[in-house]
Amino acid sequence: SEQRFRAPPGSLRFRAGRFRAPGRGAAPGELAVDGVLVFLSFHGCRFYGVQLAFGVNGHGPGSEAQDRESLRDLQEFLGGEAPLHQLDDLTKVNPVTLETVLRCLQARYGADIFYTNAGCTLVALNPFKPVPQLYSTELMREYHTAPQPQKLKPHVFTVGEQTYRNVRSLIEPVNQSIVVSGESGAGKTWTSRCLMKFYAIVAASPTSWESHKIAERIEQRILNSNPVMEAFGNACTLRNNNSSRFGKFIQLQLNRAQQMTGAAVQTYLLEKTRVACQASNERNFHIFYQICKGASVDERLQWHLPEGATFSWLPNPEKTLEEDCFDVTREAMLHLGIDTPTQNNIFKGLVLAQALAGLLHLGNICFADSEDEGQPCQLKDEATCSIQTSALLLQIPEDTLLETLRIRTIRAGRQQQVFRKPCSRAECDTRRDCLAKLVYARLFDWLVSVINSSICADPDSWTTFIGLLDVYGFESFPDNSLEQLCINYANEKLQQHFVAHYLRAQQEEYAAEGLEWSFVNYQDNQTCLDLIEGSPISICSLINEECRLNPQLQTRIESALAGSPCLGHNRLSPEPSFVVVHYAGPVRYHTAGLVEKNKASTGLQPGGLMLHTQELPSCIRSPSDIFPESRDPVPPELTRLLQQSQDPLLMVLFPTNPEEKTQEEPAGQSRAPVLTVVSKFKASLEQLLQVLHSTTPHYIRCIKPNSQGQAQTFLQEEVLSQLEACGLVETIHISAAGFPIRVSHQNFVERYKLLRRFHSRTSPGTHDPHPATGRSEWPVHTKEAMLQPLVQDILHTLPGLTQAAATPGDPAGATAAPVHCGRT
Ligand code: AOV
Ligand code: MG
Repeated sequence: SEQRFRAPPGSLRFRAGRFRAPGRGAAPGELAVDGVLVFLSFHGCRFYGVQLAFGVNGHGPGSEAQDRESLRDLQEFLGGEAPLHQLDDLTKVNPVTLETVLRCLQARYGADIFYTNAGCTLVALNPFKPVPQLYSTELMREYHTAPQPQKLKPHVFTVGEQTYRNVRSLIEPVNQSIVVSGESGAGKTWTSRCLMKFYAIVAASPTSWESHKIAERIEQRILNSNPVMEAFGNACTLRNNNSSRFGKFIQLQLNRAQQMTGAAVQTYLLEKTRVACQASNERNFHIFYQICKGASVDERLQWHLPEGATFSWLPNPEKTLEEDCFDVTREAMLHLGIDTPTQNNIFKGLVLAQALAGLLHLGNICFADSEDEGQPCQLKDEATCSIQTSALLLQIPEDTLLETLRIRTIRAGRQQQVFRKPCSRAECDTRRDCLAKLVYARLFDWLVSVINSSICADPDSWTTFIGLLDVYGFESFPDNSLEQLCINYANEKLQQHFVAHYLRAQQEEYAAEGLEWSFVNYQDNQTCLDLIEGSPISICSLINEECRLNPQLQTRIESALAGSPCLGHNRLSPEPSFVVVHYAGPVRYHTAGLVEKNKASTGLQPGGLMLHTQELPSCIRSPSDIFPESRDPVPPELTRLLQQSQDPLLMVLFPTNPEEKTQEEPAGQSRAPVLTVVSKFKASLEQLLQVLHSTTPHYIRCIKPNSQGQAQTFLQEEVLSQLEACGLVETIHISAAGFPIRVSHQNFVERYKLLRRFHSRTSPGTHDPHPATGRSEWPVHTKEAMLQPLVQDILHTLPGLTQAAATPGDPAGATAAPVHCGRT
């Protein structure tokens, strides 16, 4: 009968007579409620609620007029049409189209409702204004203590609580993960911070709310890692004043008593180029502004940061952001509980700020073209002071700094003779930038490792974890390069994980259970992933190859990968480029600079290495683990220069390593293959996906209602493109048509056996044979599991049923006939 009641959009195949409340009995031709079945099949998102399946007391359905009348009764009975903004779940709009989904989200946004379910995912709209009541501790408590949190308003706390309960399951504890996605500025970092605060409260004291202060130290440390990492890894961009320039996976570790004992952070792809190069109207990492704005008079003197000083690597300092507060970072660093005196000293902020000020002065060093060929470039007049200050602050010899920036050392020939070659002005600039990036990237990795050592629990002290992933969203600019390729590649991988997990698995399961089901066509992005990372030939492999050979990348990609449907055509572009048709849309990547950036020394780099499977030690401290890039083709003179520093921080970041000392840059093409950015990134993504695959994933899709960051502004077109990009509508289609609630047979019987009592009153006796099968077992289809959130409503609205269910001594309920409901 399920099939008969599922009406196609636009029609109302609802054949029924007059509706009567149950328990009162029904005359021939009238309806009595006989069992309960739920379906939503009305046209236009007008109707919302429960429909009841009818047995017509032995008679066929009534006339059309009767049908209409009964429908009116039913609607009235159920409270009529629900306003659009009251639809908590996008699977309830009908028909499910981009347009209806959009209208529903807009109505909710207008009513200040920012969270909406979309079947198995949660959609979070960015309010772009403070909504303190939405994140209060009281509300966290409400979601945590609710018998059924999913019945409360959709919220990120529902997801938090659900994962927390799943992990608690005593029968089979399963690690959980929450993947937060969305475009830049959509609210991913906010959402993951909010979840961390939630766990810091609920996971600290599963039994008593009063006791959560006891465990404050570890939770506080974990929360303190946020402002520190954001100070060093976030920056103001065109899209977001507090844009994360790295990806982050944080693993919150729980013991058997469900208390958080620690955490581990893995970072991905810090955009270190930003230290030395900022797009117009963007800024450097927050920390630089913090030290310039937050220094005391004494500190200013010490760090050579006089009031009003200008730095070329510090654009737009006049822009005031709340993220500019150095005290917050300093406070958080101190509370991270660093143990060694060196770390402590560094974390007081003084040593750290001094090195960062040294980098700012380094950025002011400018070279002029050399007058004599073969001679090193000259320093521009005003740069003499900068090089002095920079060397002083970084505590390296000034003349060595100058020489390293201007002269390249090459080892060649059989005897490995050392040659010294003056660099061109452009090369000098590149070396200066490279030096800054090298320092900053190591500093960031070191910070992550120190944070990890501060928050990481003893591997024996935890049994399960909840992972939070806050990555970059899909990006497409007029000019895209390796950064975007990596970011979009990561998004393709995550989308595939999502598709595999929810869409494919769900549909395959229906097929396996023999449910009648028409497959929803979802976009499988395997073809696109093959193009990017497949073997033997893919964009990644070609870029890697180009690192060693050097012909035209574009031509090679076009000829070697011509067969891929995801490689777009690109005749009009004046510059060498190629187009990849991503699941979220086509993106044109410029090939200029791409191969260079891939050589790790100049481009981006994956962040610090922390391992996240339980078999592996969760805290690793040796420098080679912390600095996995130490074999990168950074000009070795730069590393050697920094190894000479007397600065306590740089001494930690660049420990003297006898192996590195003997390395010289080899001449010609004889350079050994190195691990490129792309290969490293690919490996770290694979590791991440392995972790995700080992967990039960949950998805939160953040949506940005407008790109200006304004409150109360919902721009349909902008939201639409985001809905399309994350395949939300397909997700909703499948969830709407499918069976979103799954209950095990055992639990189902336990929970609903009371319906058998009711059933026995208005239908054939419990042990009567089923009319279709002739057997005494009555099938309970999976779909009926959807009842769970509705039964309470029914009991509440139908006094007759409540009475029937509550009748004591009814043997039918206790001896419910065995029911069959498949695997789920
Ligand atoms: P993102 O992480 O998704 O961008 P953020 O989490 O940094 O975006 O959010 C951007 C800004 O939106 C925040 O700084 C807040 O001002 C505001 N915001 C987001 N969510 C909320 C909320 N629930 N309530 C109030 N304000 C909010 V990026 O890291 O750029 O991809 O790379
Ligand atoms: Mg972010």
